[in-house]
Amino acid sequence: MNSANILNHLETSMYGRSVDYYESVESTQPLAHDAAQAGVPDGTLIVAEEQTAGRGRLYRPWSSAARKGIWMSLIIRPTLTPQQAPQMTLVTAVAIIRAIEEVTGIEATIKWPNDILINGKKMTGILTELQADPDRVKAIIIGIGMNVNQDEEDFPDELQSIATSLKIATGQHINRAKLIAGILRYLEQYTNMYEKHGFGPIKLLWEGYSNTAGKRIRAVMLNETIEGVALGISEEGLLELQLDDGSVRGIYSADIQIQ
Ligand code: BT5
Repeated sequence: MNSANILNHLETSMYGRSVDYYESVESTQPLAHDAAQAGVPDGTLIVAEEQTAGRGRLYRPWSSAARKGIWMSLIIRPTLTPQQAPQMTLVTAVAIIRAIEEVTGIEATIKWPNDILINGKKMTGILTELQADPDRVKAIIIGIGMNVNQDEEDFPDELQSIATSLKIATGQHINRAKLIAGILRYLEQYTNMYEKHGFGPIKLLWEGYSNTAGKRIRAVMLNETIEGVALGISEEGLLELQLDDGSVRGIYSADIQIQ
């Protein structure tokens, strides 16, 4: 894979039109933050063949084997308020699901807020970070880590029972450049839709792919753990949980265990 392969498949007007391609980096996220601050254009993509210190939320490690996956950070500058930025994780999840469906025929599911699953195992993680003034988004950095061509033995031991890849699911080697182009096309389309029409249309799409609605779940947050039945997501992208006393709580971010 290289920048030219990606550009060959690209059908967007802005996203991915400028690509910074690296053989090996610690993590594409800080590179994207620096590039955003330096004023790179909307839709600039930082992509690496390998990350030696890839990270998830709360700086948890993200395994990023060389040439086996998609390890990329997209810098976008949508007209959104800082309060609307976290929902970009959900917008991105829907775009990824649609691209996977198009390229591989597989229908993956979304586990709120930032996991894409196949057969109950994590296949993609999303990390959305923000650069903002109090009332204005300057840039949103969307980090996407997607397991594409790993075989089971390519994952470290501790991930073998919880992680999967598109190759494991389909039995086939998948063209990563084509997949990146598909993700960027849907993401550009859905981000435009979100800017113009608000979260309503995305919420409908998202709910069709979610594996959480109606299930009993445990939500582990930094300061507390609560259990209840997941009702759906709110217009603000919060997960709505009905607790055993009947009350409804909206959750901003958590690790979810489906009971
Ligand atoms: C995420 O965090 O799922 C967000 C991952 C974002 C990675 C991308 S790659 C490009 C960009 N550059 C970066 O450095 N990061 C972004 P979280 O929900 O916190 O999940 C992290 C957890 O997922 C870990 O604690 C492991 O349990 C598990 N994990 C780690 N690597 C994995 C992998 N390759 N596949 C599946 N699960 C993994």
